[in-house]
Amino acid sequence: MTKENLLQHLQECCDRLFGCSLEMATEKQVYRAVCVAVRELLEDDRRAFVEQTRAEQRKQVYYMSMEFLVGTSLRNNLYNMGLLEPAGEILHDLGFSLESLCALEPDAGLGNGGLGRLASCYMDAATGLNYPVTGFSIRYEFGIFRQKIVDGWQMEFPDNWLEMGDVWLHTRKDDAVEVRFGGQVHEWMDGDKFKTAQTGYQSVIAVPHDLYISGYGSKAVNKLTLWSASMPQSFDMNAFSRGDYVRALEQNTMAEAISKVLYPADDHINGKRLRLRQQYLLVSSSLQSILNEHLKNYHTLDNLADKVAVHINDTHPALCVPELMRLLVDEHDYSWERAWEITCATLSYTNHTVMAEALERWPVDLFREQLPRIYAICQEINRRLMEKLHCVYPNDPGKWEYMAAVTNSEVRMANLCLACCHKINGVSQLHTEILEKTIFRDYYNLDHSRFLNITNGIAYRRWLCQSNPALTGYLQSLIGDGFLNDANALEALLQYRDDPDVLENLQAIKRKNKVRLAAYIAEHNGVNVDPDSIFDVQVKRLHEYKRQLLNVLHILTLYNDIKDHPEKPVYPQTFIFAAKASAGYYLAKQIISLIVAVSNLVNSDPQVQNKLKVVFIEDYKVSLAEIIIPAADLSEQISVAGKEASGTSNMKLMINGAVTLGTLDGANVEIRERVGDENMFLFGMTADEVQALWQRGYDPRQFLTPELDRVLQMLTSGVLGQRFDDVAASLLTPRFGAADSYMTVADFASYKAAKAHAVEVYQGPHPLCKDVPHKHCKSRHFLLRPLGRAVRQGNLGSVSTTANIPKGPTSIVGPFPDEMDGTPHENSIRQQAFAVQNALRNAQTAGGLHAAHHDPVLLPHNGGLPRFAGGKRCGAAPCPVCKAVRRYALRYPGVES
Ligand code: NBG
Repeated sequence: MTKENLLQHLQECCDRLFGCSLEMATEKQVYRAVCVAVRELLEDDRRAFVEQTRAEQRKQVYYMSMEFLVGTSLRNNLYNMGLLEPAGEILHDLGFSLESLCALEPDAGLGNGGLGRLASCYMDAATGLNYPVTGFSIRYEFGIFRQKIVDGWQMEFPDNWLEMGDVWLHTRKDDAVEVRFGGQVHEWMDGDKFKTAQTGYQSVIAVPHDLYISGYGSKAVNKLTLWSASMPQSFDMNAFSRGDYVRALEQNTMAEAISKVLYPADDHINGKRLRLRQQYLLVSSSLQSILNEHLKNYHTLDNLADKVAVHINDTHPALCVPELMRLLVDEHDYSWERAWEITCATLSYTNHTVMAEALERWPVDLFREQLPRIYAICQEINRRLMEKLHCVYPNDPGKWEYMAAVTNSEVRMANLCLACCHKINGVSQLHTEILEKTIFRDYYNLDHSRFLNITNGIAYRRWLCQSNPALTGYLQSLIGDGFLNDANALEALLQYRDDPDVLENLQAIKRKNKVRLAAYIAEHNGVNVDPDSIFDVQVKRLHEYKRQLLNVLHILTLYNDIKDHPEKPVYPQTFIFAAKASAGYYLAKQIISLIVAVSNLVNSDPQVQNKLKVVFIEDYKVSLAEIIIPAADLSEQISVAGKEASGTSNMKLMINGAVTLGTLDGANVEIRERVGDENMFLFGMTADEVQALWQRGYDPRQFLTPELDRVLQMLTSGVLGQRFDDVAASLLTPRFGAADSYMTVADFASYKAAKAHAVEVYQGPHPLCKDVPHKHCKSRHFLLRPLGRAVRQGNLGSVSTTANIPKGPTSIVGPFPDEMDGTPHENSIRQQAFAVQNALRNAQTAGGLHAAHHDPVLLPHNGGLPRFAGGKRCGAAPCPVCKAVRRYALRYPGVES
C-alpha cells in the first residue's frame, strides 16, 4: 500500500468515526482512527486468507488457552504489514508522532506470565508461517492487575484495558453461542440409544470478539477469539416490574462475572467456582464454534481429527476432553467409542510446570453442581480408564489411584488430558524428561509414543526486530535482510566474532538502549543509574522457586563488602528487577518489599554511590519488557534446578545480546548446548543433585556461610527500615513448609562465585560483548518457528502446508472479589494465613485498618498452625481483614486468640 493510499484510508476512518478530518482530530481520535484503519486492512486480508485455506481444505489449528499476553498491537501490526515508515511519516506531517500514539495503547494483559506470552508468540509465529491458527480465550474486562509499590508493598489496581484497547476487537454478536451451567441431568434409553437432557440450568450467552493477528511478511491473518459472557435477556422483566431491581440485575451480574477478571495467579488457583465457570465458558463456546465451522465446510464430523487440531494449553482448558465427548455423543449422535477415537485424535496437551499446586483438581461437589453432564462424562471416562488399568496393571491399586481422572472426591484435569490426548509435551528437554520420569511416569510407561518434547521459542520479530530496531538495523547492514524471514540466516554473524569494529558497534548500540532504560528509570523510580555500569536484569513473575531472593541477598553481601572495604575498587553494577507477585502470595510480596528496602538502603548510601544501584521497576508487562530486555548485559535465570519448566525471558534476553547467568534448569540447558560453557555463567546444583540432597536430608544451616548469616541477620534486625522475619524464617525454619524449599542457601556460594566471574569477564579487554555475534546466531534455535516445529513433530497433528470489580484506584486484592470466593477446601493453612496477613498489610497501607486490628501478628503455634494475636474481628462490614480471619478460623478453629 502506498503512502497516499494509507493517508486516504486514514482520512476516511477518521471522518467515519468522528466526523472530522485528521487535521482537526485530537490525539486520541487519531489513535483510534489509525487502529481502526489497520484493523480494516487486516480484515480484508483475513477474508482472502480464509477463502484460500477453505479452498485448499487446510487443517485448522485451534489453540485453547486461558491466557494470551498479547501486549500492544499497533506497532506490531504496522511493522508486520510494512507500514511502520509510511504511517510514521503521515503522522509526522500531520503534527503527531507515532511514538506517542503507540504510548496511548494499553497492553492487552490477558495473562500472567510465560505461559500467556508463549501463547501469543505462537500466534505471531504461526501467522508469519502462514498456518491457519485460531487462538481461543476469554475477553477479560480486567487483565492482569496494574502493580504499584506503595510504601514498599505491592498493591494491585484494576487494569481497565478495554477503555482504549477495544479498538482492536471485532465483536460478532450474531455468532454468540449458549453455554449451560448447573441444573439436573436426565438419562433414558430411546430404543438402543442412550439419551440425556439437562433441565433447570442457567444459560449464559458467550459472545465472540476477534482480535486479528498479523504475521511478518505474510498475507496470512489469523485471529484470537475472545469470549465475553452475558445473560440471554439483559434482565428478568417480571422481577423488574415488581420493583425488585436488585434481583433483576443480579443474574446478569452473575453471568457477566465470568468474563470479568483474569485470575492473577499462575500456579496455585484453588478450587474456585468462578474459575471453573470461566474454563467451561471458554471450552464449550470454542468447541461449539469449531464444530459449527467444520460442519459448514465438510457436513460431517467424521473427519474432524484429519482437519482440526485442538491444543490444550496447560490443564486450564482440559474440559475440552469431556466437552468434545458431550458434543459428539449428545448433540451429534456418535457412539461413545467413535466419539472417544475422534476426541483423542483431535486433542493434544502441553504441560507447563511441575509445581504440584498447578495440576488442577476440582472437588467433585463443586464440579457436579456446576457441570452435571460433564461430570457424568468424566465418570464414564474414568470407569473405562479403570477397566483398562485393571488389565494392564493387575493388583496395583496404587497406580489406578494415581492415574485416575476422578478419585478421592476430585476430578483431576491433568489425568483427563493424559488419558485422552494423542500428543503430550513438556516445554524443554529437561522438563519433558522430568515429566516422563516423575509426575507423568505411569502414563509415559503405558505408552511412550504419545510423549514428546517441544522446547519453547519466542517470536523474534517482536523481541528483536521491533523492540531493538537499532540492533536489527545494524544486523541488516552486516548480513542482509535474510534473517528477517529466516532465523537461520543469523548464522552469518559468526564471521564477525573477532571483528573489533563490529564488537564496538554492538557495544555502542547496547549503550544507547541502556541510556533509554536509564531515562525510564530516572522518570519512574527517581533514580539515576549509570549506563556504563553492568545492567544485571531479572525480569519475570515473582516466585520463590525463581529465587529473586538469592539475587537480593547477594546484593546485600556486595553492599556489606563495600561498607567493610570502602577502598576496594568495585566495577559499577546496576541490578534491575521487575516482577508481579500473585495477589494472595504473601512471601512473594514480602520479597518485593525486601528488594525495595534494599534499593532504598543501597541507593541512598553515599559510600556505595557509583558502585551499586538497585531498582525495582513497577508494573512489569510486555511493553516494559520491550524496553528493559534490549538494555540488559546479564540475564538472571537462577531458578532452583528442576522447577522452571523452560523460562522464555532467557531467550528474549539472549537474542538481545545479554549473557545468561543461570542454573541448569529449563531451557538454560539447551542454551548451554548451543552457546557453550564459555558463553554463559553457570552455577548451582543440577536437578539430580537437588533431588539427591533432598533425599539425603537438607538442612540449610549446614550451608550457611558467615557472610550469608550476617545478611540474614540484617533481615531481622531492622537495619532495612523494616523487618523481614518471615523471609528469614522461610529460609531457616520449617515455618512455611520445609526450610528453604528452593535451596537458596545451598546454592548461594556457587552463585556468588559465578557473579564475581561475570564481573571479572566484563571488565576484561573484551567485555562480555566479545561473543555477542555468537550468541545472536545461536539463539535462532529458540526463536524459530515454534508452531512450525510443533506441527512437524506431530504435536498438533499434520497441518497441511500446501494446501463486580469497582472502578477506580481500589485494590482488587482480597485476593479476589466476592464472586471468586469458592470453597476453600484446598486452601492450605499457609495460604489461608497468608491471605490474612496480606489483607492486613493492604488495609494498613491503604490506611483503612480498623482499630480492632491494632498490631495484629501471626504467631507460630506449637511449631504448627500459625495463630492470631491482637487480630480480633472488628465486626465492621465489609472488612477484608475480618473476612480473611473468618475464613481462616472457619477452617482451623481455635487459631484466633
Ligand atoms: C510457565 C513456566 C515457564 C515456562 C512457561 C511457558 C506456567 C504454569 N508455566 O518456565 O513456569 O517458560 O510456562 O511454557 O505459567
